[in-house]
Amino acid sequence: MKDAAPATPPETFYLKDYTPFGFEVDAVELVFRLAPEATRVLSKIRFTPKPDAADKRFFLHGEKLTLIRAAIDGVAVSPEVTEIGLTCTVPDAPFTFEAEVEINPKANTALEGLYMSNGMYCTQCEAEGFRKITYYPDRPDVMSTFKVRIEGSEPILLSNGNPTAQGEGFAEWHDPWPKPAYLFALVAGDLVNHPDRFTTRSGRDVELNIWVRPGDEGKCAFGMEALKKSMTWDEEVYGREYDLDIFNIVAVDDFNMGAMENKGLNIFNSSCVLASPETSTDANFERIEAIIAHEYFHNWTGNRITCRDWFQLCLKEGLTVYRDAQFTADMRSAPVKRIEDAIELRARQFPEDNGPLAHPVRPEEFQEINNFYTATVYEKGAEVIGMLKRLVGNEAYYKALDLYFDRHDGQACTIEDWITVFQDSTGRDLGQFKNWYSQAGTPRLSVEEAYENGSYTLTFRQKTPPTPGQAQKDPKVIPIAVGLLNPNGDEVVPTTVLEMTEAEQSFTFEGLSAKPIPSILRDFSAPVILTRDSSAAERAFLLAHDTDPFNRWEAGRELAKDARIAMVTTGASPDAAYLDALQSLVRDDSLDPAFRALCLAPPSESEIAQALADRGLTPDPEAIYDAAESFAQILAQSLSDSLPRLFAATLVDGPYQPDATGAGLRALNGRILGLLTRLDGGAAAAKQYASADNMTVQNAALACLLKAEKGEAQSEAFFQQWQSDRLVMDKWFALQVTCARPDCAAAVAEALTRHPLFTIKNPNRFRAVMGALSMNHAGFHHASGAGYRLLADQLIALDPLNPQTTARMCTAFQTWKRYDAARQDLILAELRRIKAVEGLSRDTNEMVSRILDA
Ligand code: B3K
Ligand code: ZN
Repeated sequence: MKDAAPATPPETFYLKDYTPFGFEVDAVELVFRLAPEATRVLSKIRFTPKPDAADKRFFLHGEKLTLIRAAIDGVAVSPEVTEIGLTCTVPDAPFTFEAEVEINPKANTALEGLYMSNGMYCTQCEAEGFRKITYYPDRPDVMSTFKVRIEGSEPILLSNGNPTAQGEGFAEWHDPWPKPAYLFALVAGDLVNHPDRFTTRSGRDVELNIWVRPGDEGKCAFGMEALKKSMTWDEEVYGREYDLDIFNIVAVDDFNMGAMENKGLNIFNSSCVLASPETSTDANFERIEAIIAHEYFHNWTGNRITCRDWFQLCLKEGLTVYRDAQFTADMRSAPVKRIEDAIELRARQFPEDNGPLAHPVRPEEFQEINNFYTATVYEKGAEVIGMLKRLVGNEAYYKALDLYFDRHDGQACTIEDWITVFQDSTGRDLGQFKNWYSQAGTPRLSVEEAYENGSYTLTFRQKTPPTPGQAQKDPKVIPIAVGLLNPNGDEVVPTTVLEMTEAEQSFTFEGLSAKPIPSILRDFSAPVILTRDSSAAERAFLLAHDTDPFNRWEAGRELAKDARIAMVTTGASPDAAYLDALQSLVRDDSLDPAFRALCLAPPSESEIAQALADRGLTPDPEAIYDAAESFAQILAQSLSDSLPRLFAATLVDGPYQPDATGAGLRALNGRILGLLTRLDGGAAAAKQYASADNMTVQNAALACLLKAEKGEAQSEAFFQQWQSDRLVMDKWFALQVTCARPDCAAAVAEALTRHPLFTIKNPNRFRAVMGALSMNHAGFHHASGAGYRLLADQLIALDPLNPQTTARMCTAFQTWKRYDAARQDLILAELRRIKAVEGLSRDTNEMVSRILDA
């Protein structure tokens, strides 16, 4: 399945052009006669014209469908059919539209619509995949109930809602909750289930199932526990209960994203639900728990209240990411989660917000909506909710959410509806706050301090740089959480939220006996870049004394960044005060091991490149790599006396448990092993590999060995042990590339694309190799251009098969402007080569054009 070449320039859709559909859809009935290459879909849709509709045209979306017959009220009609849908003359009174279409799930490598994965049928309809299943008004503001009958020889036949009938070769489902077509789902296959039950607090008994391919039954227990915890949490924290008699989750190997919140039938990339100690790392467990929660939480924030149009995507995604982050914070450690989220935001959203792909949290135009499932819509969208909560306070936040659910249940809403709920329930004017939704770019926040006669003043300035299509930016409302410490380390002013609304604004604290040390932007209270001239000594002081864990970590992070930058630009050795501070922190057993592990994690090379670019310097990827290597070597040497003791002290006794405590210890242990490997030539890592009884430890040991170029035997053993497990093999593929030296990363990746177990058709495997290459900073940006060339070759090969995954991977090129002229030329040549491909998909064309147009 290949998107047709856009003969005319691709259409751009605009938020300002929104018009409601001219008809209500009262009910939908679908029959699926499954066959891999010729599935028949029979639809019966009851429409009622809206008397006051501005647009009375009857247009149904439909793509790659073969129309067999159509009828209105039982009378055959011949609609006018194009590549994007059909139109026909319809009565001015309620009527039933019927169609029979044929589709080819087996040929569907785009993994959108109805497709096959390892012999099983499954669907992905968000955002606009339902139109590849049948003719329908495929837009989120058209909501209806669905009755579905599936006919097929597969033992398990699933759809949304509650089961109503089943027998030999068929099953029937009814979803009583009106939903948009993007939440439709169907699964058919030879599946086994991991069953459980949950009783909601009002007494509804819900059947729960995780459906997997035979052989994977042993990897479902953790996901099921996560589901039950999510259900309880949403009742306790948001007062939201589940609303059907059954909740099904299905694991699918070929999937473009992580998972999908289809009503009552969540479909998951198997990597985001299957877990076992032997095959999954701690990071996998944490991610699985979060994604299960995320998809479950969508039942209220997304499904019961959905989006009016796709421009409003952040309405459901920002809020649901915010909710899953709250959940993870409650299940695990809140400070650790906050630090992890800031790292992620800086690694993925900041580059987007500061490059050619920058767009507002609520975009105002798109060509292909799948290109806007971005870190900005999701993660910055969640940050915006967090700021709103910080501004109005906890209690007001939950009161506003109650009003949101009461007022908008069953509706398709906008950001205006969301903001109005907060205005109505708190009485605040949120007009200026809305800038966060409409203006792209990361605000720069600078601060100066003044102290005189016990009075201490912080003066902030905010400025957001221009982004594509938005030259001017207005000041935003920025909640700045601040605390003040006195010089002996005691907190003299506990966390206070300053509300900045002007371009420049001062805040004064009175009655201080000495000039305090400020801790600014505690808990990362806003997604901004804070710049502040501060000495290494002051940062080391905050690293030792700040009561806010985020800022404590942040102080160390800033020190680490400064040290790297100095190493790259002046060849200076890392500051001794910083090394001392890091050493005492690592040895401080009173601190959470997970926190210590985070403090030991170096800033990424890409982050250093961005920091250099922000200072007007041109980053040299090789120099950044060398600095990272020598910094780690110096740190290892400075800690050499204590490393063996620390290593032993962080070994976890007893059987593996995927809980936060064990995971924190293993994270620290892994960091220490990395340092130790630099001193002992891999002896400890080899020993650890040989005795590993869980994937976290096995994976960490193998990574250390590969990095030290001492892991050939272990890598071969790993392959032999796990070659029949697809998810573990993804790790193996990725590790080779991640750990490769910059000068051979592209060659390693290239060789892997010729490995018998490599397949371009499986997004997980493709990402394992190509995603890992794009994240091996010095390898991808190697001066030879081999990394760029390989990625472009692979994207050109993938585009006709899977435009969505191709387009997403183009983001690897979005930072091209940071680098020197030679690298820029190399990247631009590759981008132009991709753009020139005949029949390039709309998805990839849009991404490449935006990156090039910068
Ligand atoms: N809503 C889906 C993402 C759909 C992506 C379509 N390209 C998963 C999620 O955010 O929960
Ligand atoms: Zn989501």
